[in-house]
Order: sequence, then structure tokens, then C-alpha cells
Amino acid sequence: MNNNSSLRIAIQKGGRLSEKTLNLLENIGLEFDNYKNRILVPCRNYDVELLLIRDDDIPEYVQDGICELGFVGHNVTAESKADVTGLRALGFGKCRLSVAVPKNNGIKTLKDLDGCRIATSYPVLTRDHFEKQGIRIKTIEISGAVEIAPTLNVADAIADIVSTGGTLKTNGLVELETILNSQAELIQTNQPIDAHKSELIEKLLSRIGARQQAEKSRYIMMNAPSGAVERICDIIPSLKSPTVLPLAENDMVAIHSVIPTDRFWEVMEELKSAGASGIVILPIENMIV
Ligand code: PRT
Ligand code: ZN
Repeated sequence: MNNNSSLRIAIQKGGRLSEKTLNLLENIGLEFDNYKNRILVPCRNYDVELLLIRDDDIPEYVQDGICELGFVGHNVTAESKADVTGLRALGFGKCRLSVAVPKNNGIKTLKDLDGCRIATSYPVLTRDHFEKQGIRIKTIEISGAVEIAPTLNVADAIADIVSTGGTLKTNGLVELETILNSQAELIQTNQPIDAHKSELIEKLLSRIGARQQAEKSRYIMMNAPSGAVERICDIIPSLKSPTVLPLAENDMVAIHSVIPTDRFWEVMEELKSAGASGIVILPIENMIV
């Protein structure tokens, strides 16, 4: 248990998720002193400290209440089978755990792997996946460079993390099936948490929510003839109640609103043909709804 009165958060020390996790914490207003070469890093302006460790250790530390929270890949949490609660998917570190086989070796479905050896760093998830389908396999546990195992005849196939698919391609492997989709997540201990720390967690979650909402949205500004306002509002449903400001130029208005980021490019041409001009799109720092 964490007997310290500060909330303790585990994050990956040095790896793919470290920078994005620290960026997220800084973007929600947390300031840290130099965290290079340190394991416990206090926060300057929030009652929290970071524990920088290997990602594989994070679920267990959170499960045991040594840290109340942890930022870690869902793949790592799932493999650990730790007793923790997933609070938020964070939208970065996206990848999948997939079964891959050497190209052109006649294996077309998972069933073709019955009796085969699968090299993986994820033996628990891999065994579960095959077992559920009644396929017998032998897992060969390897901690790194799993993709080379079939070439070395250490295994017949692999189950590994795939992001772009570049590593599989380079090693003459093709994906057969996804076992698990993953991204970075915030996990919480199921051990009792005192009122002070619970409050700190609530506040953090609300800040993360505001940040995620902001990332999904853009602030849009444009000029248009006043007669075009109705049509423009029809094009973007979220423009139902935009701010409309009169401009010095006759019968022209400025329209300000917030739109979902993914809709912008779709509607841009339509907005122009409806009479909008000078369209400006701005990122939003935080958005409290
Ligand atoms: O030292 P520590 O144990 O903390 O780190 P680690 O080496 O175990 O993990 P790290 O830093 O490599 O990855 C941390 C987390 O990032 C993983 O647990 C995933 O949740 C996530 N993530 C996202 C990835 C990838 N993308 C990824 N592409 N983790 C690993 N990879 C590797 C994969 O293992 C394979 O070797 O990248 C290769 C495949 O990438 P593509 O793009 O060629 O498909
Ligand atoms: Zn690791």
C-alpha cells in the first residue's frame, strides 16, 4: 500500500509511452521537476508523485496499491490479468496483438496452427485466444525480437504487437488474426483509496476529459453573407447555435463555433460553396462541457 499522503501514479520510465504520458500530464497542468534519472518524481503544483518503472511492472504495482493510478498499454494490463480498473482509454500508443505466420507457407486460418509452436511475449493472451477456439498450441516465450523466431525455426508462427505492420513485412510474415486491440490506458487500484486521494483522482479525470474533448474539437471562424448563415448551420450540425457577429462590411457576418475535428475536411468545400470565406480553424487547449 502507498502510505504516503500524495497520490502516486506509475508511468513507463523510458519507452514508447513515456513521452506522450508526460505530455498529457503537463497538458492538464501538472508541473514536474527534472525527471531524468529519477524513480520518484514529485509534482510541483499538485499533490501527486510519479513512479517511473518498466511498463510490465505497472499493473501489479497498481493492483497492490503501491500506486493508486498507472498509465500503461492495455495489452500489458490484459496480459498481467491484474485486478485493477480501467478508467480511461487515452487515444495514443495504439497497436494490436496479432498472430502472424510466414508468407506462402500454406497457413490460411488459425485452425491450421493446431499443434504448432507460437513464439510470443504474451503467452497468457495467446493461450487464451487459441484455447477459446479449441486449437492446441505450444507457446514459446520470448521477450524481444519475436518476429525472427520462425526464420530461426524456433517457432512456426508468432503472436506479437503490430502497429504499422512494417516489422512483419520486413521479416516475411503476414497477419492472420488480431487477438487484442490496444492503446494506452489509465488504470486504478481496486484497493481502498482515502477521500483526499479520491478527490485528486476525480479532478485529474475531469482535466483529462477536458483535454480529450478539446482534442476531438476545433474552433472554427469564418465570414459569410448574413443570408448564408442558415445554410451554413445546416452543413455543420454542431453549428446549431453559433456565435454570429456583424462585420463592418455590409451584410457580412463572422461565424464562430466548435466543430468535431474529423468533420472539418468533409464540410470545407460545402462551406465555401455556401458563401463562407476566410475560414480559420484553431486547435482548442481545453474544453469543459
Ligand atoms: O522497457 P519497458 O519494458 O518499459 O518497455 P517495452 O520495451 O516493453 O515496451 P515499449 O516501450 O516498446 O512499448 C510500450 C507500449 O507501447 C506497448 O506495451 C504497447 O502498448 C505500445 N505500442 C504501440 C507498441 C507499439 N506500438 C509497437 N509497435 N509496442 C511495441 N511495438 C513494437 C512491436 O513489439 C514490434 O516489435 O514495434 C514493432 C512493430 O511495429 P510496426 O510498426 O513495425 O508494426
Ligand atoms: Zn515492457
